[in-house]
Amino acid sequence: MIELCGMRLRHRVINGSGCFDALAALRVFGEAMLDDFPFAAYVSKTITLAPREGNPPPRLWEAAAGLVNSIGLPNRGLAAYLEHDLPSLAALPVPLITNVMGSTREEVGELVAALADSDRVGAIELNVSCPNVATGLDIGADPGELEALLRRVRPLTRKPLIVKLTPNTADVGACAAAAEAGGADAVSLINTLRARVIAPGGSAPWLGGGNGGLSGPAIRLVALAQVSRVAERVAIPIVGMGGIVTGRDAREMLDAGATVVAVGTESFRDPAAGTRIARELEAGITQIAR
Ligand code: RRO
Repeated sequence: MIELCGMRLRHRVINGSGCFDALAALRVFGEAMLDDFPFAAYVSKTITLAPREGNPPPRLWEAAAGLVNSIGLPNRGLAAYLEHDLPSLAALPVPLITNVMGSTREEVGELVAALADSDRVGAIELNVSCPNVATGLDIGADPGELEALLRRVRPLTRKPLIVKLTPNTADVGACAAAAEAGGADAVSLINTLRARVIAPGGSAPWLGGGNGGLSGPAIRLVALAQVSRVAERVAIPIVGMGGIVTGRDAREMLDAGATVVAVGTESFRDPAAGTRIARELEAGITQIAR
């Protein structure tokens, strides 16, 4: 058993937010999926206070060794999450981490307060990869902004707060240290790297949302560098992710300072990747042919 912020995990592999829809998987694969659930904890996709449609298509672009997305946070909003998704997600055989995003400190506070007393929620992950509409600063890219957010929401819950850091910042170590100073229980990183796709044969952006975020093996070595930088700056646990495909990749992320790893893009290719990577990691398989 592994311990992460008081949650007991069967192994060290969880999912990256938004990269595995457990409720859709249940519908497609049936209850059998619960017997061999691929992750040791389940991180929900990001929810916001109000429902959102998300970005216009196209939303995805397959790049060399990676994926660029501009999904734009489609979700049914907090009320529908509490009423419909949370009871279903509680049936999963692993702890639930609910991921939330708001564009002001007050909005994030409302989301945190609404989850604070739910015994179905094991921890809350704060997605800070968005601008603060009140200050104009990118919340997760600015240490002062990030510490102020944590100081505002920390008193609202006793549940563990995990801060999902953005790699699109000058100094990810300073951002992690600010999150810790504000009272975060853990940090998770990296979210996607800002990226732009040009329409084939044209000069305009391909994705309906304009820019997107790059994930997958293309970013793994950036993620390793950022996790090791963060590990030098904080004492709280780190959830490391970015391009992990094999047990060896996971091992390298743990060696860089992560306590737990998350699998994101690889789960789109293979929904059972979490189970495979956890087994490879536990078997100590370090040389795996790609
Ligand atoms: O929904 C998205 O487009 C999205 C989000 Br909220 C995020 O945090 N990271 C990402 O790559 N896409």
